[in-house]
Amino acid sequence: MIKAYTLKNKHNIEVTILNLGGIIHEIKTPDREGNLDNIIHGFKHIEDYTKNDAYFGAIIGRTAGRIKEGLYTLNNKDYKMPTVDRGNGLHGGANGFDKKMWDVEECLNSLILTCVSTDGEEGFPGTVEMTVTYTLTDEDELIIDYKGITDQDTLLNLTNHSYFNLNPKETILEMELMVNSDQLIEIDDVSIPTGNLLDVTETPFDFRTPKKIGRDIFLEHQQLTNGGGYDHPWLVKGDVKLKLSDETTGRQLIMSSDQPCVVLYSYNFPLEGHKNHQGLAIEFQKEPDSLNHPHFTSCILKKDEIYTQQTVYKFKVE
Ligand code: FUC
Repeated sequence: MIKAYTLKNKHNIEVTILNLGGIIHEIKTPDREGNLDNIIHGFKHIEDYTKNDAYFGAIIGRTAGRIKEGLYTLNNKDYKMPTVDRGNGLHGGANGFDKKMWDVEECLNSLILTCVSTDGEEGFPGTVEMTVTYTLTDEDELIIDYKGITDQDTLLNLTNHSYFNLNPKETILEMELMVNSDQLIEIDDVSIPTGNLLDVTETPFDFRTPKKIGRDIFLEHQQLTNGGGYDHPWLVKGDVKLKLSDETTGRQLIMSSDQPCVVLYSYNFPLEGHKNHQGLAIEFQKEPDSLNHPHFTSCILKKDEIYTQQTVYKFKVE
């Protein structure tokens, strides 16, 4: 049975998480006038997440993003994961971590989610034990900590797939975005990384100085054509790696992460009944398809090593 768990802090910020996929169903934060709104784009009813083709709010694993043809070689052995996106592997296969029922433990201001992924699941070796902890602080931060161990060498590269909209009455095009990144990972026409890094200077992908998401999204650019809009990995740096703000409501989201890359998806291909650009998926992770590009950060987790990832979402209003 799908169950919802809510964390609440002293400023009335509320975060609701599901046992299914560890999905962030809602985050309610105040606007300038103190009105609470849900700033997560997803489904209204929690039962609807049983078919979640947009990966709304979910934990993504074992591997976030695309793997070309679902193929990779590890320790001289060839592996193939299910190919669910135009002949390529995406978001951990056909039944990734987003579709799992996680065990949830409530602990003060945290929710501790655990699951086991068995050896061979979705074409990945090793039995992996995962713990994902959601913590809501009185400093208005949602902290997501990921931890994983394996009994054989395997791949692990997790993210959360929440779509944010700080002014949910509108699309995301009027929100201002800052991404602390000089380099974009080029994608081909089926959204697979080519391995090339593009300098963002004087391109629609330059968000070093904050600008509205809608400013350049409809410009002529081969990369925008390939993604149908923004649907790309950026290499990120610095403490504050991303900042989203909305003038109308005064809401801000400031993000930091120990990950080298963020994939931003401007919801270019909405589900039936949804509109384009109703949310911005912000996915901190290691570079997708890294095993097929030696200059990307490795996502191999060796037996007896511990995988960790931390991403912090700070909510502000000005
Ligand atoms: C994102 C994208 C995809 C996809 C999906 C729902 O992360 O990179 O293109 O369609 O999630």
